[in-house]
Amino acid sequence: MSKVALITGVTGQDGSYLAELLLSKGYEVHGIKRRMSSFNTQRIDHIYEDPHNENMHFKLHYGDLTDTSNLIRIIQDTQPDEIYNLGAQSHVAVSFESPEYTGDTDALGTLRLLEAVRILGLEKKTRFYQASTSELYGLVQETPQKETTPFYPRSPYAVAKLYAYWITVNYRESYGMYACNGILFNHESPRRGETFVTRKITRGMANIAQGLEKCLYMGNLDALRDWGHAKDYVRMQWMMLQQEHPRDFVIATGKQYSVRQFIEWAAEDLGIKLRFEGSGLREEGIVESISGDSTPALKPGDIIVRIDPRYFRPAEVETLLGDPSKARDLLGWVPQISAREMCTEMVSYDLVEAQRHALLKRHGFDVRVSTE
Ligand code: NDP
Ligand code: GDR
Repeated sequence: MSKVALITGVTGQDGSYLAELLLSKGYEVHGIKRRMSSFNTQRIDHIYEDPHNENMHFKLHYGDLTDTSNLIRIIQDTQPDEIYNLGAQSHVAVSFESPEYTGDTDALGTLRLLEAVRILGLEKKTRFYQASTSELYGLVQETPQKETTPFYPRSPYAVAKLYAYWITVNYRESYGMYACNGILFNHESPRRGETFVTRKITRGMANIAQGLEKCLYMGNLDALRDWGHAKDYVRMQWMMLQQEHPRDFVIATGKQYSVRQFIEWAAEDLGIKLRFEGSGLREEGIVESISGDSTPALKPGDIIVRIDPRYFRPAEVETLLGDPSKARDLLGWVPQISAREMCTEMVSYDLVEAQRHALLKRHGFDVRVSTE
């Protein structure tokens, strides 16, 4: 009998990689997708199975973390061995705009799932993974951050995730559930949402190189992050549910870079040597020299990075650096892909997209690339 997994957030970055991983391990995978007015399954279209197939291994269910009865019904129908709660309003900046919705989805959504497991009497059968986050450390109290570092959340998103973290611990302690938190530091990939900083940079720079955009407008270039690759991190999510006892783990690379450094890497991958001048709101990224043929639209002296205060947050998390030694020592988990390699992979992916759009534009088609 194959194991059954239920993934919330299956249409997101991590959900898509995790679904692939579990399918490759022979799982029957169920995913919850939201009803949208347009298709939202681009990241999982390649593993989609025709519902008319008899032996389906991958099934999608309409649902929402704000809808209790819907969650109970899906869990009742699927009887999962493992639930991975990856669904969330996951954008920190957006959480300042929609704090209540973020709390409903990210905090209470987690409670709804745990309570559904309990209502259905599945506490001893169903293992539960909660997508916790390095944002819990916010205003950091210790560097590097590890499992015992005190939390100090700095956004409605992080406060909601703090509730989710503790309610997961509480259900483990109260009802003996196998429930655990992965405290994951930032992880990225070519499937990263376009408005998170790494993807905004790789996509924006590729578009600029191809003449589809003029300039990248950024917020805090000094922010420091510990960036890993989503593929490495979903492997750890699965490993956490395969242990004898449930435990919480920090998942990170132990290396830290600035947003400015990530821009320089992306530029380098496109054959652009960039120099930053000025400071604060007047800082600019100027093209110093160019090489190769992926930058037909650029010349030295072009200003391709500017600061826009719109992208500053009401309260910023300036620096995050994780200590993954518990995961390494107890589970043997070691990340395989460095931030620098990941940047190159993302730039290559976005450059192909940009070249495709540029080609269409040259042939008279109306091409618009939106950025945020
Ligand atoms: P994404 O933003 O790519 O995916 C979020 C998923 O949640 C999407 O499938 C989205 O659906 C779904 N979702 C949003 N709101 C709801 C809702 N109300 N009900 C049901 N589903 C909903 O995030 P990631 O894949 O990057 O992250 C996965 C999880 O890990 C998230 O919980 C995130 O907060 C957390 N996390 C992420 C880190 C990272 O660096 N990536 C680090 C630490 C934690 P739709 O596609 O329709 O929008
Ligand atoms: P983060 O990721 O807030 O860490 O949350 P994001 O990529 O949005 O920001 C990282 C840092 O870059 C700075 N920054 C900008 N960010 C964005 N999005 N756009 C900009 O133009 C920009 N300029 C500078 C930010 O201020 C910030 O300091 C991500 C999400 O995936 C969460 O769900 C997850 O929990 C955490 O990572 C760990």
